[in-house]
Amino acid sequence: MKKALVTGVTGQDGSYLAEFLLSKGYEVHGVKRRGSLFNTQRIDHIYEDPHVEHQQFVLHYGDLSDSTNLIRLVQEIQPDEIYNLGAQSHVAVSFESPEYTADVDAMGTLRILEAIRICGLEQKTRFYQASTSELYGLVQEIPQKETTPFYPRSPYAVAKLYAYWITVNYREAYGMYACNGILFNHESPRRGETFVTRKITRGIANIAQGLQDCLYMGNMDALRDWGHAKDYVRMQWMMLQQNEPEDFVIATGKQYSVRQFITWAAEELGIGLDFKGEGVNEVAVVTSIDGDNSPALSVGDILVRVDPRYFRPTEVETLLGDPSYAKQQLGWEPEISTQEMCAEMVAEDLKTAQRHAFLKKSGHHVTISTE
Ligand code: NDP
Ligand code: GDR
Repeated sequence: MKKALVTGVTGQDGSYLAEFLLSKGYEVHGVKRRGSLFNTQRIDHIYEDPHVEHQQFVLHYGDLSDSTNLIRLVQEIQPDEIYNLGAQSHVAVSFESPEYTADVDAMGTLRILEAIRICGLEQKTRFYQASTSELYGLVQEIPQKETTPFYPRSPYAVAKLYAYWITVNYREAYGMYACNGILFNHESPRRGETFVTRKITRGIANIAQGLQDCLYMGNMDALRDWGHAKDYVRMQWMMLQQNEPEDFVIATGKQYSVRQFITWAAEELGIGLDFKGEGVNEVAVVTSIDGDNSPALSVGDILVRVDPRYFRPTEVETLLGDPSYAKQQLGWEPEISTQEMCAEMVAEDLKTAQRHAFLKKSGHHVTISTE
């Protein structure tokens, strides 16, 4: 039985990857951070009682800022594969916590690579680094591929640039099987609540159910290449099964604006929208309502406004990936379209909003974050 160590196992990708590896028969070891509350909602359905023998899914406390902890875990587990998915992964937050982001996202990657070396596992343990399309930042070429120059535009992206190159360097310096997946945005119903797609699907469902007044957005002109996280974790595993380690761009090859994603999400609930005005005065007005999923809305209501607090000091305006090398070398192609993914996310968030609306009607206090 192969053993995999996954950092960031409690996150969106970590949860799908753990499910995937378990289905392949791996013994999966996940690193979770100690919090004052449980932070395992995304993996509770695969949780195994640690008091039972022969666990296939094992959770360990740990942190990417703690090298002794990482060395001990690598020494104890002797993993065949390590997937480094743990990160402070929010671009906007990285402007507020740049030093922490660098410590975890850049130095954290170095700490794991060093742990592999210190334990003498350079020839045994294969290493996957969660690299990102944010490396392209101020894009130099459209679409972006493996050879496109990088120009990071946030403390997050700069930290990930270090992680990218240290992974390449350890591969070249020590002959390690270490590679980067340069993944474009990928989403799902498990996406963190404050990333733009989830903020939209959650926000519109809440507004439709009368739990929130309005969706406050930043730059709606931003263009992204959005895939489904399930498709992308399959690719993370495939990258570690090759004869030689290589870096790959993973993307859908299609690009849409944030405004388009809002329009799709609203349509899923039968809401027609008209975007009016410009810049900070832009609003989206409800023009039609079909079906009974939006009892709290009326034609003429303002569903979306702009709040400049969501503008970033430096923005990445456009990202579009060219996944043809991954297709050619690995036979990988995304199976779920952006619009299908949007529909799945809206359906899940509507169920949650309906539950919350019921609780509220029954006199319970319900707090809805509009961040
Ligand atoms: P999430 O934000 O959903 O998950 C991040 C994970 O990292 C969580 O498990 C989190 O733990 C953990 N983590 C945060 N800080 C630390 C730390 N100091 N030590 C250990 N673990 C930590 O991210 P995604 O699942 O969306 O992304 C996975 C990885 O892929 C990240 O590295 C991200 O930067 C990268 N990436 C993501 C893309 C995307 O579109 N989703 C695209 C390209 C790259 P906790 O649950 O306790 O917060
Ligand atoms: P991104 O994702 O920065 O691409 O990083 P996010 O969903 O946060 O933003 C995408 C685009 O939408 C614009 N935007 C808003 N974003 C948020 N979060 N909230 C808003 O209200 C809002 N309004 C407009 C943003 O300005 C941006 O242009 C994600 C993360 O998962 C990274 O970890 C990963 O590396 C990259 O994707 C690829």
